[in-house]
Amino acid sequence: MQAKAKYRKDYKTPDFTLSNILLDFQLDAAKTVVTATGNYKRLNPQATELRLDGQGFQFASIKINGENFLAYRQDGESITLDLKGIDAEAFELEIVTYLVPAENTSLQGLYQSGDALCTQCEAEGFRQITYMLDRPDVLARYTTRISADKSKYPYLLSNGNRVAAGEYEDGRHWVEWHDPFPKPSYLFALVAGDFDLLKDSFTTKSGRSVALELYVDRGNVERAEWAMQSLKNAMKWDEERFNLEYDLDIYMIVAVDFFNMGAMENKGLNIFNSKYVLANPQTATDEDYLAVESVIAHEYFHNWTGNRVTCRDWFQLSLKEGLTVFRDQEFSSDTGSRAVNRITNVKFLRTAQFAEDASPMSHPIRPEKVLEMNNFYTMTVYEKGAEVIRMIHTLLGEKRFQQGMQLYIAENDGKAATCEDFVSAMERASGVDLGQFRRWYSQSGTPELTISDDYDEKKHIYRLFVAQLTPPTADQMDKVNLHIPLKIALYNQKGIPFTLMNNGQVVSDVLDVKLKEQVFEFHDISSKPVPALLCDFSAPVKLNYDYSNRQLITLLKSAKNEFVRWDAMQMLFSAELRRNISLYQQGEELNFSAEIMEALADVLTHYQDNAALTRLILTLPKETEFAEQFKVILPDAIAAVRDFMQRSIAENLKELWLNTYNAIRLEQYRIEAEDIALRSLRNLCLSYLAFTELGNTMVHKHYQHANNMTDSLAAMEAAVKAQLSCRDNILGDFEQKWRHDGLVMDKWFSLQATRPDDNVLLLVQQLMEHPSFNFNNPNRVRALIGSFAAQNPKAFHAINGAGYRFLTDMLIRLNHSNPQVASRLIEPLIRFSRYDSQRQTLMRRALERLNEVENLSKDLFEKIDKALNS
Ligand code: B3K
Ligand code: ZN
Repeated sequence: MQAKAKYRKDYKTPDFTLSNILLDFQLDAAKTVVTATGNYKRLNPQATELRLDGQGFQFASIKINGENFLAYRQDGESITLDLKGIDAEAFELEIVTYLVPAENTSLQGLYQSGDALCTQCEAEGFRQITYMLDRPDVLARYTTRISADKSKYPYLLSNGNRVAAGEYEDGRHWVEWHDPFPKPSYLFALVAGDFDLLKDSFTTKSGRSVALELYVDRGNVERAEWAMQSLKNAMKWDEERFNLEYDLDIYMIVAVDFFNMGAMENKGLNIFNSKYVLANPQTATDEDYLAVESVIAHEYFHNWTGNRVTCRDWFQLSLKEGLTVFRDQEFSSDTGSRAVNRITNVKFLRTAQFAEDASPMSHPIRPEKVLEMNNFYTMTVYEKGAEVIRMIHTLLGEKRFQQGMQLYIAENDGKAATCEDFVSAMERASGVDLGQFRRWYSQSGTPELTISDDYDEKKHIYRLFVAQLTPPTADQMDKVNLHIPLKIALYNQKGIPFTLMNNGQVVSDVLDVKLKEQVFEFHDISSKPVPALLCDFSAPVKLNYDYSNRQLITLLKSAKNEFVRWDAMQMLFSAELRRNISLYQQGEELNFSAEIMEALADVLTHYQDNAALTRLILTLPKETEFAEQFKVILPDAIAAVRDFMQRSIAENLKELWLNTYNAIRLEQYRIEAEDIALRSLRNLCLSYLAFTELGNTMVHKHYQHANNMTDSLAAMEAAVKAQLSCRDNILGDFEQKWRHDGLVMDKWFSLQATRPDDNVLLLVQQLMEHPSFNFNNPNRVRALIGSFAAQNPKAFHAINGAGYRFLTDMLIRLNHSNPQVASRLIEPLIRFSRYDSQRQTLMRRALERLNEVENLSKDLFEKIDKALNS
């Protein structure tokens, strides 16, 4: 492996830039000819060499100012032109390359998806099309001319506006596009194919009409309506909340089946994984609907935070991703339920991002060192990045935050910016000092807040002693103190919050934790309070406070804040898990706390007050969520104790589950927050009832009566998880019904892969031969293989090592066909240090075997290397 890492500190402005580029594509799946004609300008008068990135194509010729040019040298990754012989101030460079999209299984650059051709250029995929200054700080105006067979590819799309079109006599046609906004190469896109088209329009608040076009596979147009509605809602919301308006005359979205991630924000031409576009009640669950809405919005919001203001270099990725995730979370919270959104996001962050920070891949939201950029589209850059933006929002408040946004956009529109540009704009617009806060950008790891308290009964003074500590991470030994906004509330025993006072003044409920140890004092507290700490998860940290079950039950019952109530139950579940794990380890009988059971019953009884919250509170954390609380993860013990907890709650509250299940009636399927909440609560009832003697009959009936995918899937899942006798029947029926629809089958594959059965690995191996499975489709691979490795910890970590061997075999295959997908799938394997020594040895051995693979991709190498050498 010869690839060299890049460091953030080594950033240099480019010697040359590109102002305009004309891309001519003669498309053919078996041989595409690309002629790229660019106008280059020299920025550094001393520079005599121009190095362009390029790989994975056949290079035909190069001309400068119309003359054949031969003074170059190539290596596997670039071409370097010796410009000493020519006047290099400004010149035109024409490069011809040949591509074979049909053979490009990496799904980067130009590739084939089904019968269509499409591109994916972020982060560094453009260089698989032609030689290029493939870096985000080189912004150019693109003109794209595409010609192709008209019957195979009736639609020829690219960024910007369609400016000309024509036909040839041989059955080919051409279209020319021009994008007036300068952009980096990673935002370039091209699509050619035959689609169904859903058209609509949006009038911006300044009165401009924007054509909206959504392209989907033939026959799928009614599954595109929700995405279209979501797009219009997102456009409107961005005008209202952020004062940001769309800029081009047309906005296109194309859904494709072969895609490495969720979607891509190419200027004016988003390309989407069909998973995040297609939805109708029969094929998509409520969760799918919400995911479509949020990804559509996310990509749309990138038009300002990402495209109009882009990143100077890839180390700044969180500048656009953290900010855009924050924006899409706010959109979903404003249009749906804020508490549900917050809880869902926090659950995800605490599980997946905390795990990443505790892994060999730990990095700050602005990484310092990168080998393969695609490896850094992470939970840390995205989700923790969004938390950092959210903390700025908390510190500034909405009004000053929006002033900061306006200043940031005004100063950086049309430019390639840095995280520092953003923070500095926020700081200058608000007057809030973010000096120490900036450390969140450079420090990795999950800080821990250890809090204790005391109450002075006589003086009515309550004190919180707060200590912060960030344990060392794989990438960074020494840590500094951060500026942590700690939101609190103090409740009396009746659940009424005290006003926070200090020396007769009302003080903020957000405490500025800045030192290693700090004391906060509150006056006029008339009785010993129950503190609610880290309300709304005001910072991405772990909290250590020695709560008693009593205190948590008080918060659960009477806190005003929904997040606090949910979080109290999370802590109760954890406490119960830990207590039973020690019993399990001592070989003693497990038991479930009566007072917690009573609290659960109480919440369920009052479900009508807030069905959505009830469902969230009563949902037992998944094994992977529980696992995060342990330094050394015990997959068998966690699975056994969680199973016990689930069965206890099911059996003890049987009547209540049944009554609630029967009381909730939903006739027509509607995507409305209220209905979604009731449906999910009813399905939660079913999932518990499945573990009682009523299970088989009820689940089977639920499946047969279901008129939407949410309910069908809930029944199928309940049958599988509780191993009911109706299970095979339901699985078979579902398969018959949906085997022609890969997206729907993904739900089936993923459920099969997470079966609690002992022979699940064998089953997964057999399913790879299933006619609906396709090893070249990332969605299928993630659903079957990914779910097995990441969502079935007990089976994946089987002590005989079979799970590890299987994943390794798959990774060896994927290393050649699709390294990006391989690199996502390897994650559970590189996290070996969290397991016992026997498993560690087996996992290391698997990684060592992978390390020997010939032509190991940079993607895998970077992770294996970090894992084995940390
Ligand atoms: N910006 C893209 C992600 C690109 C990933 C490249 N490996 C989608 C998004 O975050 O909106
Ligand atoms: Zn994004």
